[in-house]
Order: sequence, then structure tokens, then C-alpha cells
Amino acid sequence: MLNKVTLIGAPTDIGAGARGASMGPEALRVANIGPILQGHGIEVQDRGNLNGPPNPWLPPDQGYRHLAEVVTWNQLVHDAVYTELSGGRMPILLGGDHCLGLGSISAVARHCRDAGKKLRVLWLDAHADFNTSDLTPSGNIHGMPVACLCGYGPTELTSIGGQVPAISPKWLRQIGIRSVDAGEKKFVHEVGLEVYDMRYIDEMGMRHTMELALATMDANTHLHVSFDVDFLDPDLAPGVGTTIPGGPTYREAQLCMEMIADTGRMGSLDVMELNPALDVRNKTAEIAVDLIESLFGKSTLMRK
Ligand code: B3U
Ligand code: MN
Ligand code: MN
Repeated sequence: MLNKVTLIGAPTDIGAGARGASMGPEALRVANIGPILQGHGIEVQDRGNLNGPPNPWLPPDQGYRHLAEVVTWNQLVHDAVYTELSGGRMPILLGGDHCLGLGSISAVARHCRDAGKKLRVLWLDAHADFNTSDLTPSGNIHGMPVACLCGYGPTELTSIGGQVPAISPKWLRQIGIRSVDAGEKKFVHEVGLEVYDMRYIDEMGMRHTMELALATMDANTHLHVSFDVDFLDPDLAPGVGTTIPGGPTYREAQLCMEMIADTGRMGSLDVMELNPALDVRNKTAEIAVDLIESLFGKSTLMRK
């Protein structure tokens, strides 16, 4: 795993259904994300925040809310993430709502094409984020980034990384899913996404789930982790825009992160949807940072 990390703040809620994720980057900094990673021997640079358009808070237009602004924010994210990867550093995107996963992963996919690397994307989320303008109940683009990455969406979004589709659905593994809209569900099945939903985790356990989700990686694999904080159970992590009950417990989430760390293949990370306006004394940010520490190899036991 790369030991040079760059923090990129993307302070916007442009694709979300609630205001407040724009404060996510600062809450993660207040929870000490930088110094804590440095404490693990990682060289951390904080590039500060990207500066995109403000949120006009308008209703959806032809199935999309704030499409033009979402495009601009994603272009900024794409360029920042791509620059860090090209410089041999691991970008950590501090969101911001999850519509920005599109810019981030489009850049990672472009980097993998340049470098001849195999890409795997782990999407940790309560939601599948696989809506299109026809299927969406809300018009909020944070419910659409996975579909856009797979080529289903407006060209301005699907082509951000220079190739459509940016990724193949076969490269994706979704974990923790427990809220999928009716039309979205049909589409997830049609495209054949590999989804490990909460029913699967309940029945098979997190260990077995992660063993399958992390299989088929090799020494040439770049693993991208897109961590939507609403993946976690809301008792643990109330500070998100759309809380869905029945998510992974603290122990399950820790094991998930530790097993990702054990692969040694993580090359980029998004930390998304943290909403300090809905949090309790920054507790959700602190839990997110604690889990990120595990992603970087902190272990509770005596492992090396
Ligand atoms: N599926 C719903 C809700 C949603 C998706 N992602 C989040 N919420 N965070 C939608 O609006 O697309
Ligand atoms: Mn999401
Ligand atoms: Mn979500």
C-alpha cells in the first residue's frame, strides 16, 4: 500500500437530499484524520478544499437536481484525484455527498488504464446509488453515481474520465446495501451487480462476505474504496443525510476495514456523506476516522 496520502476536501452537498454534507471535510479534519494517519507512519499532505459552485437548492429539472453544478464539482474532483495518482500518491477524498464518487472513480479508472492495472471498486453503502433520471424518486444525483460510472447517465457525467463507460459493472462489489428503490432494484439485477446486502451479511457473516468481495484480486490490482458513511448502522453513525436502520455494527465494520487493509492493495479512498449538521458532538466523524485507521492497518490485536 502507498504510504503517501493526500487529503482532498470537496465541501459540497450539491447532489444530496439534505443540506450539510458540505461541512464533512472540516469535521473529518477536526476529528484529526491527518495527524492520526501520520501516527501510523504515513506521510500526509492536506491539499485543502476544492472550490466549486454553491448549492442553489433548486427542484429537479428533467430528472436531475443541479446537473450543471454536479458536473463542475465532479470535474474538479476528477482532476484533483488524477493528479495525485499520477504523482504516486494515494488520494483520500473528503466528501461531500456521494455524487462525487463519480469524479473520483472516473479518475482512478483513467489512472488504471494509464498504468495497465486491474481495478476493483468496493462500494460500502446502505444504498446501491444505481438510479437514472427515469428511475430516481428524488432527482438527487448522489443516488446515481454507480449507474453513471457504468455508462448509464448524461454524457456530461459518464464521460468525465475520458472513456464511457468509466468502469465495467464486473469490477464493482457493493457491501451493506439495505435501501434500493423499486426501479433501481430491477436495474441492479439486469446489469448483474455483485451486491452483498445486509441479508447476506446477516446470514453469512462479514468475514465470509469480505472474503468473496475481495477475491480475484492480484498483485496488479488497484483497490478503490468508496465509503459512504451511511453504510454504518445509524446508532453508531447518526451524522448522515439518509439514515437507514440495520447497518453493520462497530465490530462488523472494523472487520470489513481490517480485511481490506490485509489485502495491501488499497490505492484510493472516498469518505462520503458525513453530515455534521445532523451529527452528535462530531461522533460520526470520529467513528469514520477510527475505521479509516483500521483501513490503514491499525489492528486491535497483536498482528503486525
Ligand atoms: N435511493 C434514493 C435515496 C438515496 C440514495 N443515496 C442516498 N439516498 N444517500 C435516491 O434518492 O436515489
Ligand atoms: Mn452513497
Ligand atoms: Mn448511502
